[in-house]
Amino acid sequence: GLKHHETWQPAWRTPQLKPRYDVIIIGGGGHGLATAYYLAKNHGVKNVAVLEKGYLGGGNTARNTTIVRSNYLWDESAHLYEHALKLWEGLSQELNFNVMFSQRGVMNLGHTLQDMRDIERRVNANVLNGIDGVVLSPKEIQDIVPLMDVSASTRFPVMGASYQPRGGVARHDAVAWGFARAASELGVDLIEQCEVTGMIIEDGRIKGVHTSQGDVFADRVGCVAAGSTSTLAKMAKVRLPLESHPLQAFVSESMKPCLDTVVMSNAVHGYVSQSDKGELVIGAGIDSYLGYGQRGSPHVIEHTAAAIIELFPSFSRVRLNRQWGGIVDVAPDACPIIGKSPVKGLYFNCGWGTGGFKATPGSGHVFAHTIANDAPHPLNAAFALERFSTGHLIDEHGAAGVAH
Ligand code: FAD
Ligand code: PYC
Repeated sequence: GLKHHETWQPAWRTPQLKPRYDVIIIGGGGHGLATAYYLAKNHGVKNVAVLEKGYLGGGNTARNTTIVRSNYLWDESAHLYEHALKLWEGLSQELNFNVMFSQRGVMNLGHTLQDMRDIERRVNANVLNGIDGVVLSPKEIQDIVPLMDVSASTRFPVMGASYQPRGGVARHDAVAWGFARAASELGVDLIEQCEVTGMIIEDGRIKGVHTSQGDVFADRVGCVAAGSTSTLAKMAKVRLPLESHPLQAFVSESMKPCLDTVVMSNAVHGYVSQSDKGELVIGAGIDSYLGYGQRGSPHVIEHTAAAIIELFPSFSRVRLNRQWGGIVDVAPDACPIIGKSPVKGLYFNCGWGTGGFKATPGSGHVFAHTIANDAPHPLNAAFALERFSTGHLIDEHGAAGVAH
């Protein structure tokens, strides 16, 4: 209702869908909007439509817990996520929109000797790649997070942690809105309530898409639809190695500032940060079943709350406010798929699973390059679909942050 306030301007145009574009982007989440923005800004490709079946940024972009970090194990992913982190560091200025990027540090706890060996290996790999990271002792953890119980008497004692000081959180909606406004200003058409229902393919080449608002034609189509990717791929008769799972999160009532770092633990299994509104933002692993319902099961909430209370006993009387789920598209090696498909002119950017928010600007940046040049950017070359036939997988389950 407030958008009709007399002095407020709409943040982006609401154009009519045109019959033809140079590029169609399917999916108006953060990644799709970032792709459209960089196509227009960096490659001069401005005759672009973003087709969104709901409202912009209403998918996983709206539902995630906004953790940003780049502490991945293998060179390929470390470079890709670090590229994104560097873009985050200038994003509010780039978009002239405050994305509230807060580099408050991200901590990954270790509770066993094997956890600590893995943490040390990953921090060493990060440092060799020029990525900030240190291994913390329980005492150092306690200094940063005084409320955490690091005593030896807990069921899963905290033995140490990895810590990336440049990691943190950002405001999820602002990221979508910032990219949307900037892309719209560059001439990109953002079309909401426009569901893609089929692909128009002739002689192995994409020609356009069927939508709930009619057919639209383009020689290049980028599909950036997160949990819905496999259903869109099916329309093009492409089978992708993806599973779609619910991933849930919940927030507490607002409280005074008490936690100024992001804390994650894969062993007890939960993670928590405090939002600018004062809510505790809490999540855990995926629900193990496949599905497209944006909900999740109650036992996951119970297990996660137990894990957080184990770490932070003083949170035991905090009341929960809201719970929700998103649908994440998980690839077998827990890494994204970014690149060409067997259909000429049809590109996929998917498989970000539980961890794609942090990649939003980097993902859009390299995907725009891929579409504009019909060839991958050096940073996403290793993430092509072909890796599932060559066997050159990039196993990042350990660094994924949440279990799946
Ligand atoms: P989305 O924002 O889902 O955008 C895809 C869009 O495609 C949607 O808006 C959808 O409506 C649209 N679409 C689908 N089908 C069609 C169609 N047929 N026609 C037109 N449009 C269509 N990542 C992190 O890095 N850090 C985190 O802390 C984190 N926490 C998470 C917590 C939860 C609970 C969840 C669910 C995810 C979390 N993630 C996190 C993962 C992250 O949210 C995603 O990887 C990322 O947001 C994906 O962005 P996207 O733009 O690709 O997808
Ligand atoms: O990838 O860091 C991550 C993450 C945290 C919570 C969900 N995903």
